[in-house]
Amino acid sequence: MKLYSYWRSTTSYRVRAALNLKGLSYETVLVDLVAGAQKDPAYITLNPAAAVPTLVLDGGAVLTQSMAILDYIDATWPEPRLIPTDPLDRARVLAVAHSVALDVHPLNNLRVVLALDAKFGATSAQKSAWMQGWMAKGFTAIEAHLAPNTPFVSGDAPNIADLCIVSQMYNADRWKVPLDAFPNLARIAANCMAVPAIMAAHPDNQPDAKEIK
Ligand SMILES: N[C@@H](CCC(=O)N[C@@H](CS)C(=O)NCC(=O)O)C(=O)O
Repeated sequence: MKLYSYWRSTTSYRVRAALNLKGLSYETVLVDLVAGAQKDPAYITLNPAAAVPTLVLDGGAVLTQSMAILDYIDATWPEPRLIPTDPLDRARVLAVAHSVALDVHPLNNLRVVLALDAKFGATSAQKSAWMQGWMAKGFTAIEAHLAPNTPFVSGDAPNIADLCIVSQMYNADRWKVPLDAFPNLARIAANCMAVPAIMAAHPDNQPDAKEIK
């Protein structure tokens, strides 16, 4: 398998973590989002949304959309489970995962930040306020869904919702979102990062990671 990925991409981080948790090996193909490599015509033929991740299976099938990729991975290699099979647990876990993937992440995407600048002349401080404001709003809703005493979203092992949380919390740290009001999110992210398979997927551990001051 080949995973088209960018180190700081939270959607790539989710998929890297899932592949690692399942013990699957894959080749990483680097897509430099800051340099605009996602808009390269050759890459667009793989992923018309000009975004990472893209997973190309050994047989050549091309998968896009991180949540669909996670679903495919979990259906194909069921252990350890990332999406619960019990309908109620599944609905609860997916609600948390989708709160990150569908409500928070799209407002914080690179193309959105670039458009704030290009279309409206936003300053660095205004861009930070945008990122911090939308993350805090989304996190407030998610925090209220989380149990105060479980190591992960649903029990003792990370699932799809935990992978969405740990990756979004990386972005929150990057944009200096105040996190005092989100102890459950902070605990879950810390517990995820103590799992070697997830830590191996962390942006800083990717081949394209850069030292940024
Ligand atoms: N809903 C898509 C979003 C993919 C996405 O937008 N990824 C970001 C990186 S986290 C990206 O490639 N952004 C490129 C850009 O905004 O130009 C998914 O979950 O795969």
